[in-house]
Amino acid sequence: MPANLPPQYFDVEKQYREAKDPEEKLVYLQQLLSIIPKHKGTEKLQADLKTRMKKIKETLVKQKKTKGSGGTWYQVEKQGAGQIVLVGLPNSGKSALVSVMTNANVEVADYPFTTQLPGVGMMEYQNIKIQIVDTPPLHADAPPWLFGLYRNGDILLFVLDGTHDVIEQFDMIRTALSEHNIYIEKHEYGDVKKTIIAVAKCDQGKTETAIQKLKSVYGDTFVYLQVSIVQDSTLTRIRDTIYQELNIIRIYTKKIGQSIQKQEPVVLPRGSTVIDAAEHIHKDFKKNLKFARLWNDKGYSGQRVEKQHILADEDVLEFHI
Ligand SMILES: Nc1nc2c(ncn2[C@@H]2O[C@H](COP(=O)(O)OP(=O)(O)OP(=O)(O)O)[C@@H](O)[C@H]2O)c(=O)[nH]1
Ligand SMILES: [Mg+2]
Repeated sequence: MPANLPPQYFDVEKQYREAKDPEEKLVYLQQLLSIIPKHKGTEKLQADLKTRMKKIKETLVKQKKTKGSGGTWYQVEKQGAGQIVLVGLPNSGKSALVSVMTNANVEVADYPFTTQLPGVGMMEYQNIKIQIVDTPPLHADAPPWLFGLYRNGDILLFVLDGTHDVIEQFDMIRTALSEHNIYIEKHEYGDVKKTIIAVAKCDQGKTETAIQKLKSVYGDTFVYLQVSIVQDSTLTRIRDTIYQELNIIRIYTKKIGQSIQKQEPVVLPRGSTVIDAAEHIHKDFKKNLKFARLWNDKGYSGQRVEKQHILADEDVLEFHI
């Protein structure tokens, strides 16, 4: 046993030994792998953990084949100003992106099928938090609950590996989604899921060419971005795009006689009105609201506005009931 393992390794190892369910064991093995320092002295241990993970995965696949499609159904409850769900084939760079954009401690590794369960992180954006959901890879034998996660998201963020054929990846994802009645383009059968296309690992491949290709095939229906976990400017752009595409506004409220404090905004869909904001805060507010006063940097400094007035990002409201 190598000497320099951190104490938390032994805590997780104990949990691993005590776990009965193979899926649970797999989660602990992944954690162990992410905890151990990566150097020559731990190579044997890393290999041993990977072998154990491989065996459990094989058992799970066999069990699934014999048991059918039953089993645990994973879902992620929405938190914050919006939920962004990542979609991508194995090893495309999903977890790496989640780990640099949020506080989540997800495992990133240079082999496919690293992520087995959803991972959740919150991305801080100015004064709000946006939920980012890491997902297991999409593949022919993907669990049905994965599509449930996609369906629940406010936005799907496709993570395509820029070092491989992006058109092929995009088509595989699009086909799998439509087979599960999730549509990313205008369609006669139902809602369209808002989608951002990120071509990942742009420090490694010719992603500019990849984006040109995607644009020439699919046009301007989607927002395309190049991204790299080692290029901060690309991460800033993706964060800004996520915020813009959520189509939300932040509204601050103040009590009569108090000063304006732009701290904890109420988050509403773009196009919301004064009465929508009132309802969001309290049902009674909606019933009893007479009017509101509005402050912003677009010329309002406490003027009276009516219930149907359409709000803008960073408006400050004072309700009069
Ligand atoms: N150079 C470079 N490597 C990256 C980048 N993003 C991810 N990688 C590498 O790509 C490999 C796969 O990354 P992951 O984030 O684990 O991929 P994933 O899509 O979560 O994989 P699964 O969980 O198997 O679906 C790892 O070795 C990462 O370090 C990037 O922007 N640049
Ligand atoms: Mg992953």
